[in-house]
Amino acid sequence: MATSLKNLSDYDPSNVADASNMTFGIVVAEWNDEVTFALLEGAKNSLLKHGAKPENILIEYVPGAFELTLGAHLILEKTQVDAAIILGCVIQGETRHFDFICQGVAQGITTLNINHSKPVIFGLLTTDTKQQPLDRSGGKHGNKGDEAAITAIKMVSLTNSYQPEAF
Ligand code: DLZ
Repeated sequence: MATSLKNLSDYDPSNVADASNMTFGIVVAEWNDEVTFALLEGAKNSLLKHGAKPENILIEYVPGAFELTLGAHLILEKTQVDAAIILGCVIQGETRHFDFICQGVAQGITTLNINHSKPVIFGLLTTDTKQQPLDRSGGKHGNKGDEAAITAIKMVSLTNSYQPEAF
């Protein structure tokens, strides 16, 4: 579904676990910081709203989206966080740089999920115009940071409770 058909900040709070015993690492790209810092505000506020303790939210900054994968890897390797969230914004330019960055981050984050067996949440806006990320970082389509935080809580809850039924 296109995000223009769904508000990124809309969700059913009754489906979200209490996060008071959960720990999170958030990695934020500094490129397009008007957008990424707004994503960070959304993510932090959503985690706190569901009980996460401020001291259990670790925040790290990296220069650009391409560095998000290593930033998340370092947090997962060197701390005990239950989940990592990456936040970034890549805007299509005149060259193919956009494609390489988006592809690299998507592949990198997928690999981290598997290698660390912990949720690494993909809070990367990949947009054609400068207006689209503004609409998705606290604008008319909500905030991708909220969505990433709620996804992180749900995935930590799933990871902690996962008990496959015997066949
Ligand atoms: C170089 C670059 C470009 C052109 N565009 C963006 C962007 O829209 N969003 C973003 O987060 N980063 C961009 N970067 C920087 C790269 O992600 C990376 O930091 C550099 O290529 C250095 O590795």
